[in-house]
Amino acid sequence: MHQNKTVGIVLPAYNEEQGIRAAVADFLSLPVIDKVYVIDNNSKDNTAALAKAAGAIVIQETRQGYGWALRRGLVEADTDLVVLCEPDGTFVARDVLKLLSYAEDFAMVMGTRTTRELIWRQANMGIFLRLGNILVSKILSVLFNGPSLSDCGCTFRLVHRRLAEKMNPLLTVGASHFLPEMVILALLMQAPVIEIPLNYRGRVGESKITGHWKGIVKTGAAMFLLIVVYRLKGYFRLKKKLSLYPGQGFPRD
Ligand SMILES: Nc1nc2c(ncn2[C@@H]2O[C@H](COP(=O)(O)OP(=O)(O)O)[C@@H](O)[C@H]2O)c(=O)[nH]1
Ligand SMILES: [Mg+2]
Repeated sequence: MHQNKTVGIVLPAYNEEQGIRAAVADFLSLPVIDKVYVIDNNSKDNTAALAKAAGAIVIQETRQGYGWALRRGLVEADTDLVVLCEPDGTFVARDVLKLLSYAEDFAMVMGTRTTRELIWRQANMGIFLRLGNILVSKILSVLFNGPSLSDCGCTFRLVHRRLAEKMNPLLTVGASHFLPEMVILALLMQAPVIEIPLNYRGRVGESKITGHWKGIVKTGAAMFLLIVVYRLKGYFRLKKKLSLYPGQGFPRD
């Protein structure tokens, strides 16, 4: 519970038996965290059982894909604040406190993994991946009049359930390039969005998206296309369906 709001963590997991137990335990050891949801995406290993034993609520999502898993979590989480993260050892659980400290003023608080000073030695954030993340994020930010962004593909982010509920019916991406879609929709709804620096460490277990340069190029290109297509036509189609996020809009009174 944080400022009278319940806090839930959503962890998408596909064969994450090496990191899942520690990830769930680390989050549950923080007094502010009320629930941890593990969205098991057809894991063939012991992920689901280990997550349950560690105290998580385990939900099975059979549609295979990083986006599908996160979207299921956004639908299932019934806490006031929903925090997306990954159970692969790359994120530091206590960084959720940084996200929470902005939650009063912002409907979505995104993390960035591209802050040089917070990239750990073993982290998979070489110059190519770092600059690619920054470039795609800058394009998104400019095309949608957003805040300064440097990592629109960082899983560790907080969203108010009220905003998630408005977004959920509009989400379309089930694959690895899902995250920028959340950002675009939030910006189109004029929800207050900010990005803050988080630690980024080395992974345990095998990377399924950005572990190989082909995955980086494929996901980066898909993100870029998504952003451009939304800007070119999606916006006009969407405008009819979109209502603005109520409450703390901007400029502030
Ligand atoms: N790539 C991928 N990841 C999935 C899937 N379902 C759930 N996940 C989880 O999504 C997260 C992101 O994948 P990961 O391999 O860490 O990608 P990376 O962060 O680019 O190295 C991990 O926690 C995965 O376990 C899926 O179908 N594909
Ligand atoms: Mg990862």
